[in-house]
Amino acid sequence: MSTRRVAVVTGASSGIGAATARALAAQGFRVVCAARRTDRIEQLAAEIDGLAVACDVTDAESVAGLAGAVGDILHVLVNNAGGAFGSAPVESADAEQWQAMYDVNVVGLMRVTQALLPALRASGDAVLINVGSTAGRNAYETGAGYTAAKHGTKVVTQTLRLELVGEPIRVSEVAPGMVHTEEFSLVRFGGDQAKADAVYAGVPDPLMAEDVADAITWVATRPAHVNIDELVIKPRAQAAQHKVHRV
Ligand code: 8X3
Repeated sequence: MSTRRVAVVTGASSGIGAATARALAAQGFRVVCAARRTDRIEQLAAEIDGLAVACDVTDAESVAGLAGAVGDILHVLVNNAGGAFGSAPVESADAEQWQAMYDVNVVGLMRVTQALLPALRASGDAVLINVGSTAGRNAYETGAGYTAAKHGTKVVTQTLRLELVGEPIRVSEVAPGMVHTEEFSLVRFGGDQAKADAVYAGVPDPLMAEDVADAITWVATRPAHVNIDELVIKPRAQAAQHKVHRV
């Protein structure tokens, strides 16, 4: 049986999730790569000597399957599955898209956390990291469905830290700003590549998934008594949500 510490990363099929799985594996973790797209996570798990588990965080049965695959002991949980769907003023926003964002960014996180808390507790020294966003700290036009959901991610994290105090489980949120990943903006804009590209146009150096993975891994590898409550990470070119340097 492996003696490696165990980590679960949800949304591990691409972007921040895949980079985090790689970064944790490089630190010696046995990483359970959870996501819906099995072809991608199977490849990733083979690369990092981890385990691929098909998981849709919006489906209770699927999450129960993840917990079964993880087993009795878990040291690190990275609730990364999330995303933005659509971009519209409140007046014309789509209720189904808002519902879907709440489901994945908030309820999905709750579902996975509930299922894996017993194994985290049993490890005797666990770290639970929720991937939030600067969208959980600000408001911006046409973003309310996503910013509301990510504010939810933040508040659920804060609540968990209160509820679990005294237990051997640290609770953290890593909240990135502008990160240039393959899919985040493409998904948000329904596959419109030109709109997705415009988000990062002229920005000298947006963050890459690896930068956020590095931050998550740092949070996950502090000594047992050190709880990093929140870590907000933005590219140098982004002073604030709306204040982005472009050349
Ligand atoms: C992504 C950051 O600026 O698109 O979580 O809201 S932003």
